[in-house]
Amino acid sequence: MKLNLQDIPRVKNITRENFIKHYFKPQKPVVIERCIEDWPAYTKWNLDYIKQVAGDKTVPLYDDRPVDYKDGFNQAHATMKMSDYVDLLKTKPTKYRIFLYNILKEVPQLQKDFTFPDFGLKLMKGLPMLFFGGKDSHTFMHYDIDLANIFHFHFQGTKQCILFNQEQNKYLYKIPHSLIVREDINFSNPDFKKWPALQHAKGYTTELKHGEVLYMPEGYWHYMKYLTPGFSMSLRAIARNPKNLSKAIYNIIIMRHFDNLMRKLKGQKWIDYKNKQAITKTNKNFS
Ligand SMILES: O=C(O)CCC(=O)C(=O)O
Repeated sequence: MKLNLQDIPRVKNITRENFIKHYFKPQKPVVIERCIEDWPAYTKWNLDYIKQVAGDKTVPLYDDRPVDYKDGFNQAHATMKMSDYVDLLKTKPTKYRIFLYNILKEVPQLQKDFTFPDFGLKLMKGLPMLFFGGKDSHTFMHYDIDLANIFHFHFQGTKQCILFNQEQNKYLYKIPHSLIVREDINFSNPDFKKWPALQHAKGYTTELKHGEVLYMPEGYWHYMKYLTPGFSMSLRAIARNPKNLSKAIYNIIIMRHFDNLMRKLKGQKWIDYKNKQAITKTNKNFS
């Protein structure tokens, strides 16, 4: 048995009017295959170039270890010089990923290699973020704290993307007071005996290649698996749906601080409790 996933529609290019009408308004994902071919980044950006311009930076790394109460919200697991990290990516599979690396702040010269495309949405200029991963590394299934509209541009190699909208939450074993689902679900090959509710979830999938951009609508869950070493840049536009915007404000102002406080007060018991709740709550929807 497989997850119920439909292929994300693909277009070669799109006008802002068609993007707004067919994808933003109905909040549907799309891959735009050829919209950045005029960016210098399209020909320049690869791992060697990143090593050249950012090799001496110390970068935060994340692997797929389960959440530990001693870690703060989104706290890095290790650090490395970017040049060593690129060498590692190129020589062997590694679980280490870079997550949310602010290139505008860290390597301003990379800004010259891209422009902010006009999809009819106001993109946040201060927040282009980079993500890197080694062959077979993956993110947990998660959604972003601000429930933004995300444009995810991929460079070098291929990445598997699986998306769900927020209506699927009841099937996904979501961890309360967090932005992730159970970390022990393998979305590339889920065990439906252990996670039966997943059979009911309806989602989307695609394999993103160099130069392609994936539009992820507001609050969409995303799981990304690097089929080859590579990296991506996300540009974002604030959530427009008032419900999503208020969830974003709640997450940023209350949820993450409450979760950090409970980790401090209750330690591992808090994490274990939330992991159990994810199962209890999902099962309740089926009894
Ligand atoms: O591809 C990745 O490593 C994570 C991407 C992501 O989570 C995002 O763009 O919000």
